[in-house]
Amino acid sequence: MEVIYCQGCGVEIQTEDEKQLGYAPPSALQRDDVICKRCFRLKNYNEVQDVDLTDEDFLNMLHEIGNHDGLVVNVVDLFDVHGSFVKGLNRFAGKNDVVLVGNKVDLLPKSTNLNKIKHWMRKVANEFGLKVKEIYLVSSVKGTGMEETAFELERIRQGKDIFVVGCTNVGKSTFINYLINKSSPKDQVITTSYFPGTTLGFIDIPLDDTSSMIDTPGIINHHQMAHYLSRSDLKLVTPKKEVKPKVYQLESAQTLFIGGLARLDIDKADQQKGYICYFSNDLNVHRTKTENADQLYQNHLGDMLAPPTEETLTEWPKLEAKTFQLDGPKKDVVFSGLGWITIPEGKTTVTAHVPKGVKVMIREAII
Ligand SMILES: Nc1nc2c(ncn2[C@@H]2O[C@H](COP(=O)(O)OP(=O)(O)OP(=O)(O)O)[C@@H](O)[C@H]2O)c(=O)[nH]1
Ligand SMILES: [Mg+2]
Repeated sequence: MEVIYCQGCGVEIQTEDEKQLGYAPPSALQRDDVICKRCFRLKNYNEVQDVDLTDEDFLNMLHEIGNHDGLVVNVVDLFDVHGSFVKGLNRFAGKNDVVLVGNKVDLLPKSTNLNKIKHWMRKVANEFGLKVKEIYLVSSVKGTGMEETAFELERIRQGKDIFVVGCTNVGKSTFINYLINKSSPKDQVITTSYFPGTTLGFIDIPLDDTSSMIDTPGIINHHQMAHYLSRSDLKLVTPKKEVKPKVYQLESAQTLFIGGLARLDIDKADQQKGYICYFSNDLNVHRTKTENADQLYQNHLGDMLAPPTEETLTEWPKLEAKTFQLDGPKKDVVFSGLGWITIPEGKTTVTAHVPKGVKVMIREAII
């Protein structure tokens, strides 16, 4: 029998076992565009079914790219650049040229200097050992920068295949959907969702008679906050539109809670200054004195300090503290997958608290 792949996620279709990956009822095979049960439910009911593919399965798939002659388009999430870079991507890419696409530019405040962002992304790419030919900033949802990027990709690929790769949830499938169906991005061919791990196999979209654009499954970065959240929490934490910066005037011994997910203590600052929070607009930031913070967390985690909400509270890990001594120009304290807080210039000591396993890092302020 001919092997059929799901048009939505790239998984191999089977009609035998409803409980297993790739199931579609036999009647569905009559259609031109076969999609699996999981994609059907995701598209129609926004309901996700867990899959038991491992990181290794995904990595193995990506290793194939190095054996092909093509252009590699690495999509990263501009709201979480470090968190969405894939370690060792240079190895998967092999000899192929790599282009970087910073997606979700619509989430950054309008005032952001995009040239500075591009410059900084090149630096981050270097840190990851990745040589990139070009960098484009786009919004695959709003269409910002897409026309220029499409034009440039067409030029750079020189008739070769395009492999769209990156970490889960950065918007690879949304990016491709937009490119192939510009006029009505709502009428999506490939399944997309706010859950990580939507695409499960290679999806081949013909560009012309001899070449294709290929969507690939995202690599899972385990240090991202997304892996600690329930689906409803994830929805709240993921910004959907331009993030409105919130400024807090703080001095030593004051604390900010980001919902109940993370916390930042200003241990020592030479004077009162403005700290700028960049998180989903739906996420509450709560200010308190550091001396009261532990007690507040104990008493109000899950209500005033939420998410986590009831659903995830029982499994919510203890927060771990990490102290940073900052000096010089303003810095961002980045909570991987959640957002960041800009610390004004000067000598400041801060302590960040996050669930064990979630990465916190310091970078030069990007805005
Ligand atoms: N705000 C905003 N959201 C976006 C953009 N592009 C994608 N998204 C959202 O990001 C989420 C993930 O998008 P997908 O296209 O499924 O991401 P993916 O990289 O294919 O994910 P996997 O298949 O899991 O690896 C969805 O909720 C999209 O709507 C964008 O430009 N701006
Ligand atoms: Mg996808």
